[in-house]
Amino acid sequence: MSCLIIVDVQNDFMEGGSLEVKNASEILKPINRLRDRHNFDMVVLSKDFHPLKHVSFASTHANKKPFDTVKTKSNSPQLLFPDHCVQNTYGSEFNKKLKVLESDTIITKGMNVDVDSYSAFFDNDKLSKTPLDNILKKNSIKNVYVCGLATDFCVSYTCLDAKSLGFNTFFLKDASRGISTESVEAAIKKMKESNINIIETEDLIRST
Ligand code: VGL
Ligand code: ZN
Repeated sequence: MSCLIIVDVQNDFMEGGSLEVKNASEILKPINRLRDRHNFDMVVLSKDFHPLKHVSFASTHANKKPFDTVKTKSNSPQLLFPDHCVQNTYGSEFNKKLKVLESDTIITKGMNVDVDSYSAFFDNDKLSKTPLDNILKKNSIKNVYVCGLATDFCVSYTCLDAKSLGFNTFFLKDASRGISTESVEAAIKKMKESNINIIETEDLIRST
């Protein structure tokens, strides 16, 4: 059984959004085409969904700007971002050009004001778990295909956790974009070292 995980394709990460990812909209066509051309047993969409004053917002901390770091309450380093994906704002909504079906499973994350959550499986301190692992295991999912935004944060963290939880994990490179070139390269290196398969949507469509 296979699952497509579409990570954080939300307005704030699209061009013009508060935490925009360069060329983010280029992933919409390959993702929608993949959904049309390949039959996944399940499709999951993750949603970054922060309360106001979230620990990852530079605006929450005095004299800090985006991409500075702070220490969280649990003493872990936290990279800061512009306010983004605030619950129930336009920026938190899925981009309207993304194909979303009634049958898709939506996983929200980042709701704890004190802890960030890049991965769709765990928060960054690995203290709390989303329902995703249980849902996938209950559905006998063995292969997970991960795409979306941003490669250097939520996409690669989701891939690494999927692999460590025992799933056969594939990163869909052409259906993902990242925030910075250097950290995208580092994330891809780490995924390769962790035996995550790096593929293109076309590889999957061709094999169907
Ligand atoms: C993300 C930074 C902060 C992401 C979310 O979706 O990759 N990155 N929050
Ligand atoms: Zn976030």
